Formats: sequence, structure tokens, C-alpha cells
Amino acid sequence: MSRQTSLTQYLVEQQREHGHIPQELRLLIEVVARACKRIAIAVNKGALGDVLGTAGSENVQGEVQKKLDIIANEVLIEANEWGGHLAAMASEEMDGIYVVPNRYPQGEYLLLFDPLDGSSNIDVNVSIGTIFSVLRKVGHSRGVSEDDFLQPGRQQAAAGYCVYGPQSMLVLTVGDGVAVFTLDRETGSWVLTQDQVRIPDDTKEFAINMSNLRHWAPPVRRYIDECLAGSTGPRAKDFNMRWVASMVADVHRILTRGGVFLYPWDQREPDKPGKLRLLYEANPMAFLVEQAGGAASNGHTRILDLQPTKLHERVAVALGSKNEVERFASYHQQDT
Ligand code: AHM
Ligand code: MG
Repeated sequence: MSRQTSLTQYLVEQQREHGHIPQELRLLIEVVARACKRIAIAVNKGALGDVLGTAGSENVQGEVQKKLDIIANEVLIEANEWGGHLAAMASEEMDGIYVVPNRYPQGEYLLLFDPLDGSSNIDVNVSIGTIFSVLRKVGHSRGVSEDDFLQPGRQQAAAGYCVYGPQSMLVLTVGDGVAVFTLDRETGSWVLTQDQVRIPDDTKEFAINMSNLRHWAPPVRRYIDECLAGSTGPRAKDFNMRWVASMVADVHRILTRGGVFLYPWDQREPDKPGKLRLLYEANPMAFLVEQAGGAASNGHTRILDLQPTKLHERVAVALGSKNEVERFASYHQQDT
């Protein structure tokens, strides 16, 4: 039997041989991975574990919370608060930041997460996931505040997601490419199944919620119209569309075989730049995609260069195969 590399071994090697990550960060990632394992178990139980359905509450964005949203949020907090690596956490499911309680040692890292992304898919047994981003607290101020979280995505120390699908997979970057780990349910360990993931520069596949077509801005309509025109249109090739409606699953497909994922601004809510959240959805995914040779833009600016102004800030997103994202951005430039 060939020798397997576990997540722990991969991280120790990143620490020892490449000098990419300090020990504290390694331990933090391992705790996040352990929490994801617990969430995977809860997701797998479904109705047998009484985890399906709504919880009867709303989050700060006014979205109805599912039981699993709340369970996953609690699992991540409980797993991470006592380890001594973190100063605070922020989550899609919490209004403000969660400062590590005084009874535990305070670390220098900040953890952000969308505990259960793709909530609309929970009850229909379709892939969902957890997205996370790790920042280092910069500056020497005592204590920690929301301002410490408002760093551009290029400053992330690590990012990743766990997809709960036919297999549970953890996809991770610490700034040295993208590695994929598959959960071995018999041994309970995350086993490295792919390293140095690459997204092809070109693709014939796009992912977007087409039902919003009538609400998009002209550059977005132009881009999709041209894809739909097929081999006799300006792109001279036939495109295929795939849309799961779980960002984690849609991005996972793109990391696996290329493609472009779009969640643009639309005119129903003109004051919001987009639906997805910058700090714990777009930034970690953009970091992963760039580390795999792809690109991520809001149509005007590289996602990782955006300066956040608030914790739950939203953003338009185009990410995946480099040439498609660049074309999408060029249509925005021509429009202005
Ligand atoms: P969530 O974090 O509440 O689950 O919302 C984010 C999800 C993304 O995973 C997905 O890309 C998008 O919302 C789909 O939204 P819609 O079905 O409204 O187009
Ligand atoms: Mg989400």
C-alpha cells in the first residue's frame, strides 16, 4: 500500500521545510479541520440527527437560519476558543466579532468563517460546505476590535473550505499552492489526495444563477450572452452551464476542472455590491483560486486588493479560469 500523507504531516512539512507557517498557525488549521470533521458527521446524519430544517431565527443579514447553520457555528467556536491561537472570530451567523473569553489565553490570529455555506441546499441533500479565512492581528493595540478584521484579502495567512458532498474534502492554502485532503471515514483522518491544484487558463464552463439575468448590469449580460451564443457567436465555442447554488461546490468544480463562477451585482438591491460576503466568502475563495493559477475580480478590482469597510460587507464576484475573469473585467472597463 502506498504511504499516505495526513493533514498533520503536510502542515509539519510546510512548517519545517518551506518555512511557510508558524506552529501556532499549524495548530489553528488542525483545530479548524477537526471542527469540520464534526460538522461533516452532523451533515451526514441528516434527519437521523435532527439537524435539518429551520431554527426559527434570523442572522444579521436577515436570512432565516437553518439548524445546521447554528450547529456548525457553535462547533467552530467551541473547537477554536480554548486553543490559545486566536484573539477573536467572526462569522456569517454572528452580528459582531466573538472575542476569545478571558479564561483562555489570547493568540495573535483572527478566524473568519461561513460555517455552513449553501444553506438552501441543506434539506435537499446537495453538497454544502464551510469556508474559512485566517488573518494575523496587525498592530500592537491591546485587545481586539472589528477594525482588526478589516484587512485586504491579500493579507490572509491561510484560507480554505470543506465541502460536504459524496466525499468530505478539505481544500487549503497557506500561500504555497492549493492542497486537497479527503476525509477517511474509517480512520478519521484527512488524507492528502491532491497537491498543487491548477485551474486551466481557459474554459467552456460557467456558473451563474441565470434566473437573475434580467437584473444584471450590461457588462455581465454581454459576457453571458456571448457564452450562450455558442460556436457561431463571438466566442466561437459552445459553453456549458453548471450551477449548484452552493459556492463551495461551484468553486470546488472550478478548482477541479476549470470554469468561471459569477455572482454579480444586480439591480434589485442597487445599494449592495453583490450577494456574497467579502471577508468570509469571497476573500478565502479568491486566495485559493489565485493560488491555483486562476483569478478573482469584482469586475473592476482584484478581490484580494479590496479594502473592507465593515465585517459583513458584500461584494460582486467573478472567479476561476484566468482568461475568462480577465475578459469579464475588460467588459466592465469598456462599459465605463
Ligand atoms: P449562504 O451563505 O446563506 O448559504 O448564501 C450563499 C450562497 C452561495 O453559496 C451561493 O453561491 C449563493 O448563495 C446562491 O444564492 P441564490 O440561490 O440566491 O442565487
Ligand atoms: Mg455563504
